[in-house]
Amino acid sequence: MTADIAIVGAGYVGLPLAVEFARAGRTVVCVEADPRKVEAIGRGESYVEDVPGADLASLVEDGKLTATRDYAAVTGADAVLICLPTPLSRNREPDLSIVTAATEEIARHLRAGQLVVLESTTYPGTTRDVLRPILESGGLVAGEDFHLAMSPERIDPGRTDYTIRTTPKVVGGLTPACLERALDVYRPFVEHLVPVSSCEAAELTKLLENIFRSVNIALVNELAMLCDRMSLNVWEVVAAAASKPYGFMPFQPGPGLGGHCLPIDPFYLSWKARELDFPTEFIELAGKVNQHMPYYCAERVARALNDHRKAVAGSTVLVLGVAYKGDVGDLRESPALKLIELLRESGADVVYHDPFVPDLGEEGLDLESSPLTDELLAGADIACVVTAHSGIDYARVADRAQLVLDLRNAVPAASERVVKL
Ligand code: SAJ
Repeated sequence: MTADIAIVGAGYVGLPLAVEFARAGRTVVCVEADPRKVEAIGRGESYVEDVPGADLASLVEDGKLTATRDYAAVTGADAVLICLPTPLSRNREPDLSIVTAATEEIARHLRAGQLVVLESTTYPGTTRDVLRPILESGGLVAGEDFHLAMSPERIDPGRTDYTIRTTPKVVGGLTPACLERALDVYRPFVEHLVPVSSCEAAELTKLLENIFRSVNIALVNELAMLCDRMSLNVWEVVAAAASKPYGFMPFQPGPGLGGHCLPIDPFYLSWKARELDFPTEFIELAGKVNQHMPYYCAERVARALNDHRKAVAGSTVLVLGVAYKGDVGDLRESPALKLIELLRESGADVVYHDPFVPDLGEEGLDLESSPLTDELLAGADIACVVTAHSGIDYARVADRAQLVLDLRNAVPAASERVVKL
């Protein structure tokens, strides 16, 4: 079957995008490396929270959406969209290997007249200097024989107030004709398109969005450590500053920066800037502050226990919430994992409760989520709110626990038994 849209990578970005294209009346094929995902889509079973199974099933039944591991499926597509991970390597440098491998496969089947769009987050210059040469290796010329564009994904898993349809979408093209072609592809289901002058502008826009967050989170994390030294309540100060109706945007301190975006994206830009002998000091400083937070929070656990004449060694520490942010089950780069490691190194007996994370086996930790019983709360020498999930009654936690260290300002009020970051 030749589909007119090919989505390469059917993950938390690609699958929702495929569904939107299919809903807009295009026939879509997902080219996906994981056979389990290919089979699940074939059965109309969704494995992405934001894609309701019923919606996927009906599109699959109607023949609007299929999946395959075979890149030959891109041959007949009007547009090929790349929605693949761009992680960091072990020495924290951009790792484009997944994207370049896919692009090489696409190049083998590329036809004149097609459009290729990169949606993955990456440094400025990737689309032009990395993808274009690979796609041109068969003799076709980008901007003439085929179109090439970049439109960074803005999927925020679990978010309901903004959807793919209502989130403005930035688009940059290798040439004006490439830009127009890409805008036409998204127009049927994106309400607000934001054309920019180049692929590089689109690539840098996405990085700015996430660097803005990581720098501002680092700012309030540094302020939290200073407020501790000044015996001031950082939560009160941030909340008071947020009363300013203009010129301020509140961020909350916490145990560090987790997730698949913020701890990674900024280092794509700092790596590229270093090539130009340009030190991106804000990014490096923010990274240092945010990476320090789990260590600082381990010190705060030790101090809180010490204030009750207890040592970390031999104490039972109950970690409440291990996912990287509230109301998700994603553990990627979660600061809770580093905090647990540090506490265990200090001899603590760590137990945890997280309704979204049944166990930490994938992280190599022999820990399972304990039911949040009164006994568990009372039995721990300290309960530490690391990630705040909305379904947990933190007033009950404060009432039943011997001692609470609240790193997320989730407990309604501080007391001698409830200490806040
Ligand atoms: N965090 C804080 N304090 C804050 C906000 C976040 O410590 O004030 C921590 C979180 O606990 C988490 C990490 O930072 O560990 C990242 O949180 P996030 O709210 O930025 O959530 P992410 O990582 O899912 O970021 C995504 C991004 N979306 C895309 O890249 C498409 C980001 O651009 C969004 O702005 C963000 O979701 C969002 O707004 O939820």
